[in-house]
Amino acid sequence: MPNRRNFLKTSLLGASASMLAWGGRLGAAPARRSTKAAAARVVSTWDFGIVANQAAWGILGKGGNALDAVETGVQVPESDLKNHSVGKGGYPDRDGHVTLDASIMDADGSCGAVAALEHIEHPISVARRVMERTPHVLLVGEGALQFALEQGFSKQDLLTPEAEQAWREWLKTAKYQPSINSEVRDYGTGLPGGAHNHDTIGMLAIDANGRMAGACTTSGMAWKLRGRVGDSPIIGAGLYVDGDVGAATSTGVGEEVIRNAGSFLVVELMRQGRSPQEACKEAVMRIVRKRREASKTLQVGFLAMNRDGEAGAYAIQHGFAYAVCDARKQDGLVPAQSVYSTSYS
Ligand code: SD4
Repeated sequence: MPNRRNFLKTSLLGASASMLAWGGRLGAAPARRSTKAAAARVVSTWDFGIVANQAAWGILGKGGNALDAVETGVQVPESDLKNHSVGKGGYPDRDGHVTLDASIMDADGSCGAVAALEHIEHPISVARRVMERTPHVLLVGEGALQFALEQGFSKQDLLTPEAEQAWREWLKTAKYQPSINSEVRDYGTGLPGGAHNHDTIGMLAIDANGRMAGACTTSGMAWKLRGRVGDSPIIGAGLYVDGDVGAATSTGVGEEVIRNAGSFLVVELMRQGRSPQEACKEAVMRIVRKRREASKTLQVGFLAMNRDGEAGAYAIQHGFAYAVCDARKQDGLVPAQSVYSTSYS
């Protein structure tokens, strides 16, 4: 039986071993940290991130703070009725309910999230209220809605006629079976990651003071089981920010990201000295190595930015891209490298 003394001894040994592994730096600072404050910059997932970044830049470009910028930025796809994977207009679960997941995180580790929230157009703003006005991190379902209404958010129907029609079409042939990755499959309109197959928006920003923040918001997997929650509202899975190191976010099949604590992993790899792209690649490879066969037909993409403003990404499938916006260029779009160079069919 381990006694207290042995336990302490083992823990101390463990602690010194990990200190060695981390170069002896407790609470280690990132290897690539520069002394100069990084210039303001915002990055986000997919090409719909371009307009979202520009909204964020409206704040960052004037010297505003990163937290306000990411909240404002991701509100753009949340309100875009043509976007069927984020916010209002998102595809519903298999029972026809639009349920939204979102999280927000500040440089100092403050964070808030909502999961399976219905009837509220901007789940990201409810997540921010959870962070700022409650002692909690995550509110779900009816409780999240109750809180949102108490906070003055208005209740509305998020299921657009177009999304409802798509759901009814799906019902005809789907046998009510939830599909693991339908939003990155071809709806008859494109390849995974193509114009009609995007999902979550994850946004990471660094402001002129060098302060970082991140936000992530989605309507989740189309036709999901009622009550299914993905990675996006799970801190450490769909989003993670450590102001001393960097930030990461993810898109794609949330179950795979949750299983690997994906965004936390990316940030920790950056802390150990990897570049954002190297860190994203290793996080993707953890998924692929564990699930070699399954990985051929699912998509996960990670996007990261370190506190020097260097960004990088990596995905399982070809087609992932991230949008970049800074003082130099406000409509940058960078294709991400991927494990597989062709899309599955
Ligand atoms: C999720 N990553 O809920 C999000 C978005 C998505 O397939 O639907 N991906 O898993």
